[in-house]
Order: sequence, then C-alpha cells, then structure tokens
Amino acid sequence: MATPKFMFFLALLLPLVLSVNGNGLAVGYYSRSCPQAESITMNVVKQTLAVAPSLSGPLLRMFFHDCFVRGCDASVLLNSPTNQAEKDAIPNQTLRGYEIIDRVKNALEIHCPGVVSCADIITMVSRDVVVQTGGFSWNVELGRRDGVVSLLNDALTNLPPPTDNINALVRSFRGKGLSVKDLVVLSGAHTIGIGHCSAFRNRLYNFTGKGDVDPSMNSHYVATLKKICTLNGPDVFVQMDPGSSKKFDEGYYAQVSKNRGLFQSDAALLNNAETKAYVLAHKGGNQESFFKDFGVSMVNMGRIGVLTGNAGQIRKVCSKIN
Ligand code: HEM
Ligand SMILES: *[C@@H]1O[C@H](CO)[C@@H](O)[C@H](O)[C@H]1NC(C)=O
Ligand SMILES: CC(=O)N[C@H]1CO[C@H](CO)[C@@H](O)[C@@H]1O
Repeated sequence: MATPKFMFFLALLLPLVLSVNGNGLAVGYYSRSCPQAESITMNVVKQTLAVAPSLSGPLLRMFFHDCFVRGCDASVLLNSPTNQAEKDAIPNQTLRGYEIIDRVKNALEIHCPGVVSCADIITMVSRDVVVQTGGFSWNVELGRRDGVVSLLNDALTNLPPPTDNINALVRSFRGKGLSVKDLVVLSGAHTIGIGHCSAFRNRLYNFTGKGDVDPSMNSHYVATLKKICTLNGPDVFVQMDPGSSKKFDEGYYAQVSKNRGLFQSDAALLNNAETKAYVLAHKGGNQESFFKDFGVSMVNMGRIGVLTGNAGQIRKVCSKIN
C-alpha cells in the first residue's frame, strides 16, 4: 500500500533515480556517499600541478588510454608481476603520474573507505587538469567501477598510433562509439604536453622509406625539429604546442592549421572535410566554443565500456585488484 510515508520516500528518491543515465553513471554520484570526493581530488591536482606542472599532459592522457582499452575501468593502472599489463605496452611507456592517482585514492580512502573507484579518480583528475591549466570546467559523470583485467596486447590493438591516417582515426573512434567531432575536439588535448622524437621521427627522415620528409609538414618546422631530433640521437621530446604547452587553449588548432601538427594523426585532421572545418574554425578567436565542446566530448569518452551496478569492484589500491 502506498502510505504517505512511503510516498515521501519515493519523492526523495526520484531525483536521484532520474539523474542516473542509461550507463548507470550520474553527475554528483558521490554526493551522499562521499560528498567531498570531487573537492579532495581537485585539491590534490592543484597541489600537484603547482610543483610539477609537466604532469598535466600525462594525467590528461591517462584518461584516454584508460577509456580506449577495455573501457574506463582503471585497467591502465594495474601492475603485472610479469610485465604483461596495459601499462607495459609501448604506448604506455611515457604515461606518468600514477603516484598522483594513488595520492588521491589514499586521501579518499581516509574520508570514505571503499567508496570511490579508481576509474572515477582518473575521470575527475582529467577534468581538474583541464581546469587547472586554463580550460572550462564541466560536470563529470561518475559511478564507474574498476575492472580486474589488464592486458598488454589490448593496449596495442586499441590505442591508435601517431602514424594513423584520418580513415584509421575515424574508424578507431567510431569503434568506441565516438564521432568525427569527438575525434577533432579530443585531439585538442594536444594543446598541452609533449611528444617524443620516436613518435614523429619518420616524418623528418624516412617518411616512405626513401630518406624523404613528410610533405604535409611545414618545411621550416621540419628543419627546426631535425635539430632537436637527430637521426640517430637520443629520444628527447618537444612541446606539442610550442610556447604554450602548459596552457589549455586552442593553440593546437593554430599549429595544425599551419601544418605544424607534430604527429601524422594531428596533420590528418586536415584530410577530412568536417575535421578540417573544425581546425580552421578554431585556429584563433573561437576558444570558448572549443572549451565547451571539449567537456561534452570528454563526457562521451568517459562512457566507453563502463562497469556499473554490481559489475567489477571498488579497488582498495589502484595498482592491484582486491
Ligand atoms: C587521436 C588519436 C591520438 C593519438 C594518435 C595520440 C598520440 C599521442 C602520442 C604519440 C603522444 C606523445 C607521447 C610521448 O611521446 O610522450 C601523445 C601525447 C598526449 N596525448 Fe595523445 N593521442 C591521441 C588522442 C589523444 C586524446 C583523445 C587525448 C585526451 C583527451 C590525448 C592526450 C594527450 C596528452 C595530454 C599528451 C601529452 C602527454 C605528455 O605531456 O606526456 N591524446 N598523444
Ligand atoms: C629508410 O627506410 C628504408 C626502408 O625501410 C630503409 O631501408 C633505410 O635504411 C631507411 N633509411 C634511413 C636513413 O633510416
Ligand atoms: C610507466 C610504465 O609502467 N612504463 C612501462 C611501459 O612499458 C615498458 C615495457 O614495454 C616498461 O618497461 C615500462 O616500465
């Protein structure tokens, strides 16, 4: 029987139920179980970037590498005793900042033990990095649970390499339920951070195996990069958005529009009508629309293959399953 007391309960529950979307994720998911989760996370990110600003790139990139491989389930954080986990794969060799995720986890375990997943920590941290480096904030959907599997080979087959052309990139993103717009918007993350010579050296010295240069790269930029990345020299790195690589802005699109995108996958955005139009529309003076789009696409990426409800687990330590 629907007693008045029961109806009152229903009225309380209704807004909560309605805010959960089809994936089982919700904005404000921890508002009752761990109300300080988002502010504690933001504080750790703030303190971290104040002393180690170069961690902004790898921490934002970590969200991409987590979500594209087995979904956003923190599989990227798991250690393998035999070095066969995702983080052991070549694309992950340059991921950093695992200790920052652990720092957030430790703080959250003190406040609300066993409640906040490592997958949600990666998600919150990626948003906070963008805010701390100058971008707009957005509402993160939370409620992910952590996976129990992490395989090196999954990283190799699911992460697009920097040599991908536009068709391969579109296919890769479509395969994850993301659109062409998500591809061009999320590539804008390359406005912060660095790239190692090994990821683009082929463009400078041996593009088609004939000792040639990638003709799609600005020749002055090729000359500049060759001085830093010599043919047989060490694998040093360069800023992807030179002079502004610690600032989240639309500088990336200006670079790409001038044929100064660092990777083939960046340059490739000029080879599709929709992505090209976006690059040209954002090469200067349209920053707010990029900032808004970025939050929308990050939410989209954050929905890939999530574990919710009773699936997976809430890890106690992010680098190992319970
Ligand atoms: C479109 C396909 C993508 C490809 C092929 C790609 C490839 C790469 C490569 C090769 C690097 C350089 C790593 C190094 O040499 O240290 C890099 C860096 C980075 N990527 Fe991507 N990426 C893609 C999409 C994304 C997305 C979707 C995000 C996040 C939304 C992202 C965020 C970053 C960031 C922030 C860095 C800088 C890392 C640092 O400073 O250490 N990338 N990416
Ligand atoms: C360029 O690539 C070709 C084909 O893979 C290879 O035979 C040649 O040694 C390379 N040249 C240089 C300078 O690396
Ligand atoms: C940070 C990290 O775990 N890097 C690993 C990436 O993979 C290589 C092997 O392919 C390891 O040696 C690194 O330690």
